[in-house]
Amino acid sequence: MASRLEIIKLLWLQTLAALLLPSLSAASAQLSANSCSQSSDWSSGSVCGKAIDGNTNRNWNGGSCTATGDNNGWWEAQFDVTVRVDFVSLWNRANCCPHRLGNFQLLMDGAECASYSTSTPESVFNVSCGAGGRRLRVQSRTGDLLTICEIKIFGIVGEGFRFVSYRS
Ligand SMILES: [Ca+2]
Repeated sequence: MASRLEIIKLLWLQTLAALLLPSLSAASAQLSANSCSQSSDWSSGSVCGKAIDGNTNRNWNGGSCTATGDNNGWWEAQFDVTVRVDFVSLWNRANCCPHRLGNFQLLMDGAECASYSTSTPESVFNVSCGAGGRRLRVQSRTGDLLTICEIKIFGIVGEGFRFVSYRS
């Protein structure tokens, strides 16, 4: 027969499992932004939607890359519901100016969730975020235009258990 202590332990473990399992079983999936914006448009062919059109062509002439018209510009995805962004995958421009995606912050609802800087810009790469919110922004710090050929955002809808208690 189980002792009183064993029963208490079992109940405690069941409670813990009930709290943790929903978040552990929520695997990252690609999230679809409801809208996007950017600080300014270099041209009518380089608008924010080019980064989330599903086309990962990294050649500017493919007509599927963004470009801001201002230096240290930003690009932003907006969601109608709260999401938790685990990481983003980025496709950098191939035929020119890879440094434009070599130094930026990722911000979720205005708070930094990642700081990325490299002297050897990558072609296709991932950056972890791990924050919940409704607005994910890529904020350039290169002193040049911001160009993104594609961004895929991965996470879950809702913030997940581990973030709920810590947000004010
Ligand atoms: Ca694209």
